[in-house]
Amino acid sequence: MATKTESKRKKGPGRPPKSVGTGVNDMPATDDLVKMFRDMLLIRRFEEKAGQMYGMGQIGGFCHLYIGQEAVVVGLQSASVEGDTVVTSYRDHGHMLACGMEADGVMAELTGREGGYSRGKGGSMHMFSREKNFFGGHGIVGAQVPIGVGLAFSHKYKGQKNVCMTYLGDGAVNQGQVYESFNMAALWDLPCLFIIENNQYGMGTAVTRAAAGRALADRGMAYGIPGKQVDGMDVLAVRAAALEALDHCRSGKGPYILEMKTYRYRGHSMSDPAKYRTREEVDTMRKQHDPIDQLREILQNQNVKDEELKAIDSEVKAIVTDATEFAQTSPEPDASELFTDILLPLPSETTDAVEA
Ligand SMILES: Cc1ncc(C[n+]2csc(CCOP(=O)(O)OP(=O)(O)O)c2C)c(N)n1
Ligand SMILES: [Mg+2]
Repeated sequence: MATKTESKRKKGPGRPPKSVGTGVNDMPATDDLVKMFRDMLLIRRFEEKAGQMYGMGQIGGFCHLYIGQEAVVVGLQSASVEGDTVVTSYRDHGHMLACGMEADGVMAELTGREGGYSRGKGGSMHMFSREKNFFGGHGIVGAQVPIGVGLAFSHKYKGQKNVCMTYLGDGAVNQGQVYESFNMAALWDLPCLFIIENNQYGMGTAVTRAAAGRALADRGMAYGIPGKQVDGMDVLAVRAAALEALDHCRSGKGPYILEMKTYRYRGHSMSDPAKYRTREEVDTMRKQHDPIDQLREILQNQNVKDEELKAIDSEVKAIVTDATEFAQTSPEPDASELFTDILLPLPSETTDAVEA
């Protein structure tokens, strides 16, 4: 079983583990590196804007930003193939953009407008795209994990060579439904890649205070599920580990667990005073481990010109500006939308009385 464990659980977030699989032979082509840089930057700029819009009262409800964690989903997506599916929690804007969903539709959903992916009725935590194989967006911690196993079952049942990438947080890993899912996925050799985004905190609780035992990557040991801990701030390490894990799942060997050691720079949600960690801790991660800065340096070492990198930033900023304008000008959903996409038929549509 390919397990890499922390010998002793440290207090606080500590340093991410040494990168795996970033040797010269694993270095992707420069074009692929540029794409990963662009994809991470798009998420960063989108989230920065979403934070501003929330502050201005243009976004209501819950809003959980992904800033700092961009390397995880971008590295995973760069290793995926057409038809692979994705399901995650409520910290989901980055996953949607990495799956190829339009910034316009995501931003308009945040502002509750008709042009949003759920026609303004879902908000930040509830967006889906069948076309891009993105299955949400789930507000209940851990609820997406059994859904991911169901998607993996569907891939296997239909004879597709695809994998469901099922994301969960460090705060979700102590739930019973996660282990029921692990058991079923292992029992039936389902192509399910579980990605634990260990950003060190579940709301205001440090993982060291909430999770007993060994590394989270080892949580599938009882079911024979291999696991690996990865520096989730290093997009190349993520990509290398993802290629290996996806290959395992795709070739019929069953599920796999990747624990991504990552960090969120902003609060849990927009209303988090962040009293549970120091400013120095956040600053150290930003200055020494930022995923975008790290890849920028690699690109500069490969002689990609600063002008090209700046042009990418301008391009993604323009996408975000357009998305913001769309999200501000798209109309509010019509009142009739209250009665669409609901499970129960309206009393007028059935002769049977709806019993309470
Ligand atoms: C079943 C359930 N219990 C509690 C909550 C409240 N809650 C929302 S987010 C969260 C923390 C989850 O942390 P983690 O899984 O680490 O994800 P992160 O926010 O760090 O991305 C909790 C307890 C919830 N939404 N659902
Ligand atoms: Mg967490």
